[in-house]
Amino acid sequence: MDINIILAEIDLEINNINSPENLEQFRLKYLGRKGIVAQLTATIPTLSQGERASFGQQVNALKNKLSLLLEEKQRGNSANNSPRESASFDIGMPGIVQELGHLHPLTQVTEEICTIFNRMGFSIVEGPEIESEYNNFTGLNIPLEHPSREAFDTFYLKDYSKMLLRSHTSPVQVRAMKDRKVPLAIIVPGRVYRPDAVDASHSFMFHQVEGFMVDKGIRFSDLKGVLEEFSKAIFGKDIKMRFRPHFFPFTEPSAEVDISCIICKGIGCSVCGRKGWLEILGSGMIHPNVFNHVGINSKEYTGFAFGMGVERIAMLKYGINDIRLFFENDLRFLRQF
Ligand code: 2U9
Repeated sequence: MDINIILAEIDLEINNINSPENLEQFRLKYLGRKGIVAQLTATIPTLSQGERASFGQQVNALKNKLSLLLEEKQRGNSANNSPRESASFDIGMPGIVQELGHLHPLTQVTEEICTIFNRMGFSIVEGPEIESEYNNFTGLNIPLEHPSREAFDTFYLKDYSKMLLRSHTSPVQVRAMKDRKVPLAIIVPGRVYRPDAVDASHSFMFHQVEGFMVDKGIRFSDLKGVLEEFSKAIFGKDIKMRFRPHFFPFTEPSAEVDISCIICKGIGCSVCGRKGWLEILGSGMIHPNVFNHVGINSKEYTGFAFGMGVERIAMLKYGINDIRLFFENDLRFLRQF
């Protein structure tokens, strides 16, 4: 092999290389394990003493030339692929600012609610969004004929008729009562699903925070004290509260809780529908049937429970009039929080 002929071929070939694949083929042909340089090097020991030194130097020079050519060509290729890496780089140019994001307003409000209860001694517990019919309904004393069990009001899983997307976070409380030892004080944030038509105040998915406390001697007055502390912490210490009798299958007695309208302070305005009061949550004393389902002795233990929609709390707190704004991810809305 004549090194001068090889050099001439290299000059021809390098100019025809126009892709990273060609360049790699070229590298392997000359500098690969069985490439031309390796073959030339292998012949050195077969040469006479006189020829060896000068031939060895020529092979070395060839190797260096190839390395340089490859390096140059590689730089040229990457410059073609990405113009921004070309030689003219202005280091005085301003950098690209990475905007700092923040938590979604619903996450902020959920955290605020949980922190208030956490300060009162409640632990935060989460659970699965796909639940059994038992944990979502039966364990909560919701009878078989209750309308909320119908396919119109609950998302059942197609192939697992006894499984569903939870319609409230209460099944997590059923799990906690079964798995943990009393006394208990737990707060459960999470997503829930109901097949409601979407409009300004309904969404097929929304967020709840529910909570409960179980111990010997827990009374309705404990519920009132905890919820008053919560309402003042989140809406301001000047608000007033009222409990209205209501019915829930899982609590008895049950009550809905209103606060004095945070806009008109109770006088009556368009936000509170001229009533002066805003409904913020539901609550009650845990039904003995619920205790029986989870194996807690309802003669020995009593407890209260409550539940609220996070979207509703956030809408009241920030004067938002359309629930869809939370889910559209419009930065003009999200940046305000
Ligand atoms: C267990 C026992 C009792 C949770 C409760 C409510 C009242 C309630 C709604 C408010 C608005 C949900 O988001 S909303 O639609 N919730 O009114 N929830 S008492 O009671 C429980 C839960 C679990 C084991």
